[in-house]
Amino acid sequence: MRLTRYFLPVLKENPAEAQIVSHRYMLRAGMIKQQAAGIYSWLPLGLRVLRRIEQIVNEEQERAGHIPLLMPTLQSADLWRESGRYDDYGEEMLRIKDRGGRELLYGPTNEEMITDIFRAHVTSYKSLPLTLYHIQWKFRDEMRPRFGVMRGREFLMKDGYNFDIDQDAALHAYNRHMVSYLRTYERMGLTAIPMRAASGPIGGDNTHEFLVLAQTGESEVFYDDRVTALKLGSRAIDYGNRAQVAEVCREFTTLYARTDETHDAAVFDTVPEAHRKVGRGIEVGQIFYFGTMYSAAMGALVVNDKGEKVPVEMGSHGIGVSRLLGAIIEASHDDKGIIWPEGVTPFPVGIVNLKQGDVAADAACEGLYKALSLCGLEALYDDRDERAGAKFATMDLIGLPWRITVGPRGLANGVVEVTSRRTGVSEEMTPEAAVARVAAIYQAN
Ligand code: 5CA
Repeated sequence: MRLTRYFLPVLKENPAEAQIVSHRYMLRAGMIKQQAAGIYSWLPLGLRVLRRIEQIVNEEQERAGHIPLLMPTLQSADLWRESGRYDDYGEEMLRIKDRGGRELLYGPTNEEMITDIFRAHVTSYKSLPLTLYHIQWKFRDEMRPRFGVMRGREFLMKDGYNFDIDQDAALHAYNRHMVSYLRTYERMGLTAIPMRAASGPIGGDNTHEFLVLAQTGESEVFYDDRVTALKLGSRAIDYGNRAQVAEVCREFTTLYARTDETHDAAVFDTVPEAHRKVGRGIEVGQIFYFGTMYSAAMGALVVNDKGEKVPVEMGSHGIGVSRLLGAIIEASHDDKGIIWPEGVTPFPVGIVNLKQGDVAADAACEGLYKALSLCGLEALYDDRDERAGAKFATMDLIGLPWRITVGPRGLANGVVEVTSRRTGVSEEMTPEAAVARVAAIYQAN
């Protein structure tokens, strides 16, 4: 993408309404535009990151054997009356009437609708296990929408629902989600700690939230800091292997890690003092096991292997897809701007032409652009007729992890400069070596 042809409405000033760094940088980098309280347009750069995050979520869900579908944003109120949640959900639910006076709502979550789909088509244990998920916009009329995409009213969520024949199978689904979420967050460059939590309006008594530690997080968290060193890494996971998956969950949930809702001071006191930490965190996901709560109320029954009709065992599992952009920026930035992890960056690399219009510099930039593209890497080429300082400031703000800088002086010696946004370290090398260097980094990711 050439910057002169792109739509990147960067702001020079800090927007007054942004209280936290991620919101500030998302506005300044031209990623989002507020349309109403807690409701945003996704501008091209923001949309690119959102799509990257969706792609990682999809890949990891499908790897775990979960099946995508797509349910609508609008739901019928009657479905929610069946579960009893229509009245319970309160003012957070946006209730709508169509021209015929029929009551609809903009879905805040989809337990009822997925249960309705299930009961219409599945009658036997032979069709189980089954986990269906979608990535769809939700609406919650939050009392205090704030911090940009972090607490929106309209927000993008991945929500998945498992259907199993008995509790053991449903708990395996719960564990499978936990492990797939750990891998999802790691691929985004995040450490998200599973913490025992409270279930709120979703219900059930087995639930974990995934928290990214950040001073600006809305949740107070209490943890043994050794939990932050745990990594899934590239170990092979067989999602069908109940014992292996359960063992990974045990590894990640044994050390003390709880939100204020479930914090127990007496248990926390048993953590060695040097490791006892109190901090704040951003909730980027939550998993729930709630058994037959919805299936019993809504008549989602299956015949088991003894020929008995029983309510299907369920759980639901959510990832805050749009919130993740904010969480990643909170975890990865400096005073010049965002520092995207390679896994989610909107463009893998930026090209800065220090002297637009110089024949050699222009030709070298075009050559790099093409060579990168042949390696499958779409560069953002700053081909504006601007000062070097302004170009660097834009690149630093929008946070591409790698930058290739091209100028007449370097080219006279046959070199360009490759700079890491994270470390600030620059290295001179030939244009060919620069392409190979950047390509190798993304191959490893
Ligand atoms: N049905 C369940 C799981 S599918 C559910 O709705 N869970 S939830 O309420 O915990 O939401 C899942 C995730 O969505 C949260 O962990 C959070 O990351 C994200 N989320 C929730 N509310 C908001 C909001 N107002 N703005 C942005 N993200 C949100």
